[in-house]
Amino acid sequence: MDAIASAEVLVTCPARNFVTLKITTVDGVVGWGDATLNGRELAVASYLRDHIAPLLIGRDSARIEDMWNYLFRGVYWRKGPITMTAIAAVDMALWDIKGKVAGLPVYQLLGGAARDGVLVYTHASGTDIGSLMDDIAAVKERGFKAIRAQTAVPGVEGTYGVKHGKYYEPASTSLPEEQSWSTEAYLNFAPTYLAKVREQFGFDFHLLHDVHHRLTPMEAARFGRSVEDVKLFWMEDPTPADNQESFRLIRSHTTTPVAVGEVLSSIWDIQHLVSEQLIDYIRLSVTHAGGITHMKKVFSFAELYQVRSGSHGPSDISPVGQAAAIHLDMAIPNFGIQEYMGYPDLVADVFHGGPTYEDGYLHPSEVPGLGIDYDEEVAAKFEYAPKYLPVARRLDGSVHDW
Ligand code: GCO
Ligand code: MG
Repeated sequence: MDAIASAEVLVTCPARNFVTLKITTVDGVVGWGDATLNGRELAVASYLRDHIAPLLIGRDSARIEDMWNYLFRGVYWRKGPITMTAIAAVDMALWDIKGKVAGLPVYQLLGGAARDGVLVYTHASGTDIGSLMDDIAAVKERGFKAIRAQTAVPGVEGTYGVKHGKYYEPASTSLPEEQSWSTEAYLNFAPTYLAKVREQFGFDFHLLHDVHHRLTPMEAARFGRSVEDVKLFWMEDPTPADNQESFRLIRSHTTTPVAVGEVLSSIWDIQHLVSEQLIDYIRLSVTHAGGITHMKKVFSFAELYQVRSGSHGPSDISPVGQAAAIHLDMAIPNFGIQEYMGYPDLVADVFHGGPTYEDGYLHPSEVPGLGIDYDEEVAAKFEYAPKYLPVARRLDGSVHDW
């Protein structure tokens, strides 16, 4: 057996924070895992460093399923994003090690390629309709076959999803920025700009939109109905999914496909959404939902109900987590689409390798393991900086879901 010799937690901030777990075996094999939870990074770092790392030493690095159960069932306190992100990091690092030992990229260990490439969507946004159109044209130019469109709502400063510069980065201030929100203004405006996108660019690409948990179930039903002619690939997170049952109401009023899951972290969080076919795409991420081992089960469960994958892949999941997602996307039968935002330039100085983009698709690295190398020396130059996600308030000053 090749036992785990050390487990180190590394925090770096090349323009944004990333938490990475490095597991080294007695034989000297190194595995990397992503443990980045935007705005709560140090909570996961501490969970790993203080509570998990001491348990790993001496355990067999090859026993991935056993390790998952040991960390999930063996702590008594289960689930939740902090725990599931920490478990995910260990899980990814062990798959990385297994791939390196086997001399195979991880997707080969998961059953091999079920497709030739991973269809991705990227983001286009604008501070107004004109700049959204320019951005969509630029994104199409880069070959993307699927585009998420978001535009600032007039009178709603800080609308979710609007880039300032090359990338959208909502966690940018050292204390949470407070942004205003008006559901009425959004519901009046969003369907009109989505219709204009179709008028200008036609229907030969997938158009997506992220509602970002902002509506009640009935408002979401109304929104879904009002964009039916636009033929969205999906409306994402139309309402918070804490009450899974509430999606039945949305479902009964609209044929616009629904995607949910980026803030959820376990198979139990999506059990009814999936088994009652209340959604079409499941968006948990490998990084926040227990790693490859757990996500493989989530997708197999979803397959029974014709629910497809649409994994969360923003720039606040590190390239290690993204690589893990792409390996899984390659191997599952019910793949739908993968989010791919890209990263600020500095990130490539720390994380080397990974999937390659070509003409609307990502292709996993063929290097054994996950295919990412972490440059510890460069990473150490970028110190952790507190960065919080914003908080939304309605026009009357009350807090709204961001
Ligand atoms: C998405 C997401 C992100 C989140 C971010 C929070 O669909 O990509 O909604 O943009 O807001 O991951 O940390
Ligand atoms: Mg989203």
